[in-house]
Amino acid sequence: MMKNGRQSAKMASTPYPWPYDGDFRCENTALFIIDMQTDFCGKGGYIDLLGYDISITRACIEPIGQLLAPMRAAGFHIIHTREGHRADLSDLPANKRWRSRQGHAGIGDPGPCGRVLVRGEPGWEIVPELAPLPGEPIIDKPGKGSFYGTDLDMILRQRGIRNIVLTGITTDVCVHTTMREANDRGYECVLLSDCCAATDPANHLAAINMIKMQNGVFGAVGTSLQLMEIIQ
Ligand code: C5J
Repeated sequence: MMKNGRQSAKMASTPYPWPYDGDFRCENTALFIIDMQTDFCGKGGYIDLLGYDISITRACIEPIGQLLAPMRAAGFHIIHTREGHRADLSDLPANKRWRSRQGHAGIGDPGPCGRVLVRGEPGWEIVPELAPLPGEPIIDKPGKGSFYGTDLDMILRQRGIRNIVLTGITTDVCVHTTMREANDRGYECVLLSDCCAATDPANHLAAINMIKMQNGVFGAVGTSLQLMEIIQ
């Protein structure tokens, strides 16, 4: 039941009001904050070294923060993810390392924020504005999807989570891959467009469009404002 006593609620999302059956409760709903790490939105991190404009990926820090506080207060599950590799790079596929080394952002190589995308290094840390609180699960993943090679599915099922609200970076890579993995597993997903960003704004829009095909092939798309309307 919601704080105000409502038994069910749906967001004014597209292409359908989310969740599909109105079963929206803090007990069965998680906010995912994907890869809000210095490597993806900070000066000297992986994305910056690749030459992309980090003001685009940084733009969703504030809207996620504005959503995080009331969702924490209302008792929703909050789940953070971090992309990164072991210090010995034993979980880094050779082709991923090769690809990253075609530019100036070799994964595992030293950079201004420590070794690029390596666990425990400064660049791998979640930005302070969105720092996890004790008790909030953090999923360390070696790839784009948050389910592959992690215990995320086990954690969601143990907690009785069915609805997933997706935020973070980047829309077209890690957020999209996670949404696809979640949808295939039967989770009911919504992506918040103002709380995600891609390195290329056109790819952000294209990724959003893909979700909405076939009556919501991967779920629904909404905004943080629309979600707040059914929380308060
Ligand atoms: C990428 C991510 N883009 N978090 N990772 O490599 O989207």
